[in-house]
Amino acid sequence: MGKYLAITGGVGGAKLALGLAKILSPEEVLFVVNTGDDFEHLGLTICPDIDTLTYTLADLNNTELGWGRRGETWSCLDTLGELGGENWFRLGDRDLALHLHRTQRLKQGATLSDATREITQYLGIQHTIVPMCDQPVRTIVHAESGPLAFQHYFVRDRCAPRVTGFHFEGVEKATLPLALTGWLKTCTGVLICPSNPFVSVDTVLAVPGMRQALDRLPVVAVSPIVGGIAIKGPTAKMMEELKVPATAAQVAAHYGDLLDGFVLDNQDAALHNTLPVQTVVTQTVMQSLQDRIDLARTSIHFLDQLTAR
Ligand code: FO1
Repeated sequence: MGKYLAITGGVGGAKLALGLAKILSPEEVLFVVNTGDDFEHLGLTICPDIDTLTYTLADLNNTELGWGRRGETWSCLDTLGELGGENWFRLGDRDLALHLHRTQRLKQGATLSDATREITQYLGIQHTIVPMCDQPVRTIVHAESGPLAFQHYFVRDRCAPRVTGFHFEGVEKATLPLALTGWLKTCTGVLICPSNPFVSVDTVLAVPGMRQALDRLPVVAVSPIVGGIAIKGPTAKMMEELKVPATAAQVAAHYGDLLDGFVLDNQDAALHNTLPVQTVVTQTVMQSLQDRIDLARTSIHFLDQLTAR
């Protein structure tokens, strides 16, 4: 039996994570999630990527918005707006309950790993979701107009500012959670989900000890860029602003030595056998549940082949 680590960020990553959870047992896959998008808002600790994955695996996710809960109501946010409060970050009534509960558990001394484990178990999720660390790490987006906290860049300013770079505030003091270091001891392969390389995956890789742990394991990444377009979010726009080509090949180059294999979409089939790592070509655009399962199967099969080498 293989034992895999899946590295994931928000919406795009959670789609593949769902496919992985459908074909692998909780003993076979562990999900480590970016927490650089987390922030303190209205006195609450918000962890968007952990919550996107949690709602997805619990089958509670809002597929129209891509984030938050299905069947959401917005009474609290609307009332907040009427009072002149901050309502640019849309927190639904049901979602708010999760943030209230997590914030209280953190104030009581629980770690983010503890709070995540408790919440996922209450929601009936069998698989383990681990934050990349228990210490606060906050992604700062450097824009031509100046530095911006990640959610200010992403949600408030709708990714409009032109980016020049990124900084993960607090990451030097972060440590890998025990559940993750324990898993890494017997892990046989790593899958990087099709998340943003700069602000979802690099954040996880920046936690001290992570890169070294991955260096001795086969690592496969699924391209988040298909035919020069980001399937979800601002990845392609960021690449253009950083003055690198918005191509799948450039994403593979960005991960560099870390990668042993790269999963390309059919639309990028021309890149097959042109990259410095082994590639497999398949459909990576996930619309249906079956698409998620098929991509999970192909990626894990590819990883197993590399492991056997
Ligand atoms: N994304 C938005 O574009 N607008 C929102 O108002 C918004 C609210 C929100 C609330 C809770 C949550 O868990 C996620 C939320 N997101 C929202 C998504 C999130 O900010 C981003 O998708 C991720 O940070 C990027 O991975």
